[in-house]
This record gives sequence, structure tokens and C-alpha cells, in this order.
Amino acid sequence: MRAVGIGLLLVMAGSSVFADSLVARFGPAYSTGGIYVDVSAVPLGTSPISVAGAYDVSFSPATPDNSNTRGVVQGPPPNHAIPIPWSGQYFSTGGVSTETITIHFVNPQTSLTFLWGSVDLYNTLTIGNTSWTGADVIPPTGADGNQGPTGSAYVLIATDQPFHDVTFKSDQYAFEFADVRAVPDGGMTLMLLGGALVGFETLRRKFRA
Ligand SMILES: [Ca+2]
Repeated sequence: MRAVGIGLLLVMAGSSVFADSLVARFGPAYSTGGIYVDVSAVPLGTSPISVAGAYDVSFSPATPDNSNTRGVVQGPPPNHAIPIPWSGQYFSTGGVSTETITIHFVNPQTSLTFLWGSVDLYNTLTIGNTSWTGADVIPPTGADGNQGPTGSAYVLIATDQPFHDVTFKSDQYAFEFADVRAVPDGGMTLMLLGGALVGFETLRRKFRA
């Protein structure tokens, strides 16, 4: 009986009330401020990026790639679609399940926003113990890699667990994203949006196991 009680306590402690929230919409962007991961002037491909005191970007595999098929890319396919309405250079990963792009923020963050698209069901974003896929962004069946304006969405994620690392992964081509920003007021923004969602805009909450 005592063991059962302890077990229940452990289960309750494990099923935390802490939640991660995500909202998504076609536009406009949720923020034009924050810590902006600017790739407009970096070399195409998979060269590591480091901005002192702000962030680092690492690519896995670390094998150099400057063929404009993964890493920092520009323009339309073969292997990626331009996030709409973005122009200029952006990130793209995928093709093999072990391929990832990780952004490490020097200081802990609680909110992230970026333009995701084209959104595919097999795109996965991981922050701490929580992962999101394309199915969390454009419901219910819209995450099909549509390369038109309804296939990309701005997302805003807030968490009560400060994080340093954000990992983008895709089992197939491709997870394309741009305009990545760590923003300080995401939690408040999510609270406000929670009462005023319109159109396809969705609020998803996830609870950590
Ligand atoms: Ca895509």
C-alpha cells in the first residue's frame, strides 16, 4: 500500500503541469524583434555559424555541403521549397533521418518564433523534452509540403522551461525555415492570442510526460 502511494506520487511528479504552447498562422510574423538568427550573408551550405554572445548554429552531418541542397540554401527546389513569403537565404534540412540543424542560444530562452514551410508531416522541431511536427502546425491535413502560400506558416512557441537548444529534423526533404527569432515576450503573446484566435490559427499545448 505504501509502495503504491509512493508510486502515485512519482507519477504525479512525473506528469508535470508545465506546458509548452504553439500557435501558427499564415501571417504576419509574430515578431520582428528578439534575437534574430540572420543567415542572409553567411555562405551557402553547412558551415557552422557563430555569433558571439548570441547563438551558434551547427549542422549534422558536419560533412561540408555547398551544393545548395541542405544547410543554408537559397531559391527553389530540387530538394526544398522557399518558405512563403520569405525571400533570400533560409535553412533546409532533411533527406536522411539523422540530418539535423541545431541552434544553440548562449542565454536561456523561453520563446521562439520562425517561418516554417513548406510544412510537412515528417518535419520535427524539438525543444527540451517536447517535439512538434508539421501536424501541429497546419491542421488537419494541410501539412503536405504544399509549396504555395497555404503551405507555410509562422509559428510561435512558448515554454516555462528555459532552453538553449532548438533542433530541426526531417526524415525526408525537407524542413525549410527562416526568420528564426528568440523573443522575450512569447508567453504573454500566447496568452493574448489564446483568446483571439482567428482563421486557421491554432493553439496547441503539450504536456511533458
Ligand atoms: Ca517542406
